[in-house]
Amino acid sequence: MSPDDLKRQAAATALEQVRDGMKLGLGTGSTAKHFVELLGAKVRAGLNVIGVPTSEVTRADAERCGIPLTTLDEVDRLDITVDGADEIDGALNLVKGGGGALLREKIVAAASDRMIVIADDSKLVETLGRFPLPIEIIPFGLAATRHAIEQAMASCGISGELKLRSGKDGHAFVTDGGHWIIDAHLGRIPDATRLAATLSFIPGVVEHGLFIGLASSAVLASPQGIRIME
Ligand code: ABF
Repeated sequence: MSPDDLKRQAAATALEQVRDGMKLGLGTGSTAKHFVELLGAKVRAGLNVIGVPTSEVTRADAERCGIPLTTLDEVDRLDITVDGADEIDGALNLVKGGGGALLREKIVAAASDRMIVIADDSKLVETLGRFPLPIEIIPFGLAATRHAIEQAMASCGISGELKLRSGKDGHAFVTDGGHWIIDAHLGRIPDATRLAATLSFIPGVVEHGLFIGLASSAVLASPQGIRIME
């Protein structure tokens, strides 16, 4: 079974939670794309749902699949957000943002009654941090923000290389919100809650990829079967 088959299985399992009339957050990434495709097939067969996409890429995918879309200006709360992750720990804390959509992903997840994370089980880790932590920043004052991030990390007893993410054109990668991303290569984040709070205090940091306490469950697919963490 290929990694892509596992991602689709996780997406299909999450889809079982979707009911007629629900308002859904639609995640970003290759696993979330499977969910959008499977949801689209259900919509074309008559399921009545409405979605809020977490990126322009997902918006395009959802439109192509025929899923009706709305915005968080039109609806107050969402029933469920289904999204992927780069890392998941045993407490359902996440690292997200490898795909560059972390800001909208976090806004949509926070506006949802439930967030279901879908992934193959390679994403499950004992301690977050092996995957570089994406930190979305304002381009203005890059050096000052970078310095403040280093100080924030040091105050949490960690250090690591900070790399400005490059886009395909060799220039800085630009998010849907017009920001840049610094990837923090930390190796290990012993206290993710503390680091999340510390990073959030930095003026040039728009958002970071630590999702603390947002996920309600995770659907992890492996060749041995599906495991649900709650
Ligand atoms: C999004 O897609 C991101 O937050 C995360 O970076 C990524 C996971 O991608 P994939 O499902 O392709 O591994 O959910």
